[in-house]
Amino acid sequence: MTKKALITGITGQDGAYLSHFLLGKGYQVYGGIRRSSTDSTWRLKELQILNHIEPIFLELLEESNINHIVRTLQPDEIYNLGAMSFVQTSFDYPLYTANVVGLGAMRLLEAIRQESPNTRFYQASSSEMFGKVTENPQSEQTAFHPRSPYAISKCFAHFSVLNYREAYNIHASSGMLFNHESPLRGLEFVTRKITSTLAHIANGKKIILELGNLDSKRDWGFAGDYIKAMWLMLQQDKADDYVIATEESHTIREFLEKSAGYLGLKLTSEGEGVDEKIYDQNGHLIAKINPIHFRPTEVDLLLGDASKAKTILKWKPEHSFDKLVKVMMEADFDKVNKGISLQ
Ligand code: NDP
Ligand code: GDR
Repeated sequence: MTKKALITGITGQDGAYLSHFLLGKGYQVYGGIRRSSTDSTWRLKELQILNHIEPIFLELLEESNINHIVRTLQPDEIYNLGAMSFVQTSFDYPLYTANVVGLGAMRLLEAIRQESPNTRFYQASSSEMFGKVTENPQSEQTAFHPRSPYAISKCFAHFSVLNYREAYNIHASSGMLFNHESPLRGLEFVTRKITSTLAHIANGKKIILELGNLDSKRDWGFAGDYIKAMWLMLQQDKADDYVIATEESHTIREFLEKSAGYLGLKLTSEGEGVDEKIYDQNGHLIAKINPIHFRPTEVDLLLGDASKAKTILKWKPEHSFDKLVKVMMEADFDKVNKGISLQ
């Protein structure tokens, strides 16, 4: 029997890679797309899968819409990837973020409980929940100290999953995923902002990269590796929570220097703090600090311990940090070089 998977947030980075993966496994993939006046399906087109998924208008804010979809579809698996996922914006839209990210997950769980209790559920939890970390590395046992409305909302969703699992025996799992990137990453996230801007600079455009905190550290992996862990979680007899990470952490500055290195640029810094300026070997100004990108509360260091996923799911990341940066930098350089506009 063909399995039915419903993916919320199918137009996002992970939604696109996960759909591609599930289609390859023979699933019938139903893609939750939120209604908008502009087309948001470029990632699905880039992976050449738009015509292979069944699109469904799905709005995480709308309970009746979610109930109707779950009732009529009776999916075998639901992957809840939909979110207002940009941490910085969550400081400007805290209530909206809580509604989409926090209550959105609970709306889905409630729909499963009432309409389709055998559906298995995956929740996109986040390393942001660890926030001001209490220990290094962070594992499933590490306490949460969220530092943004986004992270607080993810904690609400995470504990909702736990409660629906314990109270109603629903097969609901949370993947506590550390940052994962790719050429399909949104342009506002720091990795893609760096590779896309450097690609333009290397192709002769006169622009300067404006960044915020260069010293925070992230455990960055490749999105194409991480979506496999989501699927593996739903294939287990027992639902559970898992940290998914590379177990290596790097600063934003390292990501910048490594990306530039792939373009033959050697960077040096002058000045400190907000006055810091970064030049290439020919004295061209490449990057500077713009405090607009500082956050009211920052997450300084994330480093995951993925031992549980390695042991139980037999999952491991296949891309090193160097390979990730190379893949992203080459993809953006190539597109700009060919005159393809970056999305
Ligand atoms: P993206 O920002 O790329 O995608 C988010 C998706 O959610 C988009 O498809 C977006 O639709 C959709 N969406 C936003 N608001 C709503 C809404 N109100 N109703 C329905 N859909 C909505 O995120 P990623 O693919 O990077 O991440 C996937 C999930 O994993 C998110 O929940 C994110 O918070 C979480 N996560 C991500 C990590 C990462 O490093 N990438 C790490 C840990 C967790 P539209 O295209 O219309 O905007
Ligand atoms: P993050 O990703 O907040 O970790 O959330 P992001 O790439 O936005 O920031 C990472 C770090 O880079 C610093 N930074 C900048 N960030 C952005 N976006 N733009 C800049 O100019 C800039 N300069 C420095 C940030 O301060 C931060 O320390 C991502 C999202 O995908 C979440 O949805 C997900 O849950 C987490 O990863 C795990």
